[in-house]
Amino acid sequence: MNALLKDKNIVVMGVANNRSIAWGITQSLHNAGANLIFTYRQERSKQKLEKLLSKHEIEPKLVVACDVEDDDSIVQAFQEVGEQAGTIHGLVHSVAFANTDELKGDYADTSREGYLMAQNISSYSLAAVTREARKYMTEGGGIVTQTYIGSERVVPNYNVMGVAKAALEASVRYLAEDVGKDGIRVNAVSAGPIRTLSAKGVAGFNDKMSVVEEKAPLRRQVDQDQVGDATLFLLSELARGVTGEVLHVDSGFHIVT
Ligand code: NDP
Ligand code: KAL
Repeated sequence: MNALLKDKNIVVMGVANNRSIAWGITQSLHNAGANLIFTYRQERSKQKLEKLLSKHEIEPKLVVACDVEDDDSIVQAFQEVGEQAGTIHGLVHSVAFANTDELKGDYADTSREGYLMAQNISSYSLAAVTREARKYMTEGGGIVTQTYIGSERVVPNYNVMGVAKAALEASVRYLAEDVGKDGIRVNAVSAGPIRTLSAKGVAGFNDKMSVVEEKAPLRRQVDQDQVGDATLFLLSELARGVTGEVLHVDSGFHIVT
C-alpha cells in the first residue's frame, strides 16, 4: 500500500477479465489509494469486472458503458463520469481491436475496412477520450495508453495493429502537446507479450513470449503487475516531468537484436 494516488479519481478503460492488462493496472492503482471509475464495452466484461471487484473488495466509484467506436457513447460516458466524480485526475486507455483475419499473412492484404477499424478502435479512440476527459481534468493529471513494439519493428502477424500502434504513439506526442498547457501529461507503456483474452488464439503469440525469456536482458516474462506499477508511476507525481513518452516494460527486449 502507498499513497501515490490517494483520493485521485482515475478512469480505467479495458478490463475484460482477470488477465486483462487493465486489471493489473487496477490493482496497482487501488493499492495507491485511487478512486476507480471503469468503462466497459461488452456486458460480459461488465459482469466479469463486477465479480473481480467484489472478490478483491474494491468499491468502484462508477462503472459505465463506453464503446470507443461511437462518439455519442464516449460523450455520454464521460458526462456521467464528470457528473458523478466532479474532477478526473487520470485516465487509463487499455483498448485495442483488429479482426483476426487481418492478424495473419501479408500486411499488404489488409482490407480498407479492416485498416480503418483497427485505427478507429485502437488509435483514434485515444484522441476522442482525451477530448472528453480533459473537460473534467481541471486540476491536471495523467493519461496512459498501452502499446507494443510492433509499432516500431515488423513483428510477424501483428500487421495492421502495428500500424495502428504507430499512429497511437504519434497521437501520444501530439496529445501531450495539446493538453500540456492544462497540466495534463500523456504517455504510453510498451509492454512485452502477456497472455490475455486478446492475445489468445492469435497466430505467433507463444513464439513471442518465449523469445523474451531467451533474449531479453532480464530473461523473464512480463506480467500485468509490472505494467500496472509502470502505469501507476506515469499517472503519479513521480512522473511529473514526463510526457509524450513511450516507456518499455518488456524486460529490456527492445534494446537487443
Ligand atoms: P484484453 O482482451 O484483456 O482487453 C482488450 C480490451 O479492449 C477489452 O476490455 C475490450 O472490451 C476492449 N475493447 C475492444 N474494442 C472496444 C471498443 N470498441 N470500445 C471499448 N472497449 C473496447 O487484452 P489486453 O489486456 O491484452 O489489451 C489491452 C491493451 O494492451 C491493448 O491496447 C493491447 O493492444 C495492449 N497490449 C497488449 C499486450 C499483450 O501482450 N497482451 C502487449 C502490449 C500491448 P470488451 O471485451 O468489453 O469488448
Ligand atoms: C505479434 C503478436 C501476436 C499476436 C498478433 C496480433 C495481436 C493483436 C492484438 C489485438 C488487440 C487482438 C484482437 O483484436 C483480437 C480480436 O480480433 C479477437 N478477440 C476478441 O474479440 C476478444 C474477445 C476481445 C476481448 O478482444 C478485444 N481486443 O476486444 C503480438 C503479441 C506478442 C502481443 C499482443 C497480444 C499485443 C497486443 O497489442 O495485444
